[in-house]
Amino acid sequence: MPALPIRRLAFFALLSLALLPLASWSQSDDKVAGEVRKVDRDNQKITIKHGEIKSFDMPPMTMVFTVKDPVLLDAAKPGDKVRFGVAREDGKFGVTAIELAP
Ligand SMILES: [Cu+2]
Repeated sequence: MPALPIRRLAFFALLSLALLPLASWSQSDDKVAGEVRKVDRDNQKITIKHGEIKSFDMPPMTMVFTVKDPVLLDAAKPGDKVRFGVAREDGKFGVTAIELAP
């Protein structure tokens, strides 16, 4: 099945490209634990009930994050426990990476 590795390569290539513009963002050092509440593909947003984000002095809460690359929305669905990276730009918070919690 040669199609799978190629698709994976394409995925990571897209991911890398998507993260390039985020280099200028203020990035949280730690991966944040959370649970996905809602995935809004049309608006490239994801609602996550998250734990404390120490880097941004943010207590646990449920909030909406912008997602720079919609491919990140394929990594999780409502109800999934996840760990994710957060960046801040102009007071808005964006998800830079997301993975299912082990
Ligand atoms: Cu929050």
